[in-house]
Amino acid sequence: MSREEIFKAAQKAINEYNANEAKEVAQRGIAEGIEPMELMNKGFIPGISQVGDRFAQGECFLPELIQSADAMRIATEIINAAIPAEAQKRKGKVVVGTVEGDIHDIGKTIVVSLLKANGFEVYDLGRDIPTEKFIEKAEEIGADIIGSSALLTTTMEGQKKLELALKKAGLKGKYKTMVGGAPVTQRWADRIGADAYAEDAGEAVKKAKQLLGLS
Ligand code: B12
Repeated sequence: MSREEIFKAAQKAINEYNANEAKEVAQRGIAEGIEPMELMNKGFIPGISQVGDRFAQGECFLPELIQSADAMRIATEIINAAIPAEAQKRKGKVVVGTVEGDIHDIGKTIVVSLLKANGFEVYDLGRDIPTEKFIEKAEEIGADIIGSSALLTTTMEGQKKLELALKKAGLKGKYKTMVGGAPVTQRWADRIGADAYAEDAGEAVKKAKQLLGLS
């Protein structure tokens, strides 16, 4: 199979809600030497985006969405495990979670893995995380950055709530904030006063380094 065929097969597995196939393609892609993030970005992510589009058009429904998310989770686990860790001194501590009311965590988990692979110490809070939890954890571990993910237009408010809560507690500035998730934009980040926005996991690593003056 050529690289292009593997990317196509990854998209197909997610589009057909096929977890076994997704697992096989992920393993095969890695075994054939495709860079893990390239396999993710050119294969699996376009696949789940296509399913999302079909869901939006009413061409598939929640049960299918759940199955393809499961296939995506399995592929993500394999890919994340294959990301080579940079043998370096710890770069900084990052607390990451998906905001309250939002259970989407595939993208957030990819961001966590890539940050870890690039030498950050990451505390993954999980999903559906109330504002206070982000702050509590950041205080507890002495974080440098708080990253929040939101996939629903309605839950993006959680990112704004976090900024307001930090300000209110006099902690804005103590922690840098970074926001992401499909509906999130630089404009939104500017509007709520977040310190950085990143479109994908690779960009998240770059921005995290910039926030800490490491690049
Ligand atoms: C998979 C999925 C699900 C799965 C989630 C499983 C899981 N464990 O995550 C399930 C089936 C559970 C689900 C449920 C729902 N979903 Co849904 N879902 C999706 C789908 C198809 C893909 C999301 C995804 O994983 N993308 C792949 C990842 C890799 O991309 P990503 O998340 O954007 O992450 C990247 C970047 O954004 C960035 N990033 C992400 N997080 C962070 C954080 C930081 C700090 C940084 C810097 C960067 C960053 O880096 C990531 C890697 O590149 C999207 C469609 C879409 N196009 O987004 C709909 C979508 C988000 N869902 C949608 C909806 C409506 C729902 C439901 C309300 C459906 C329902 N009727 O119940 C529920 C909501 C439940 C809830 N309360 O959260 C809508 C949202 C519409 C809107 N405008 O708000 C979408 C857009 C589908 C659509 N087109 O209608 N969903």
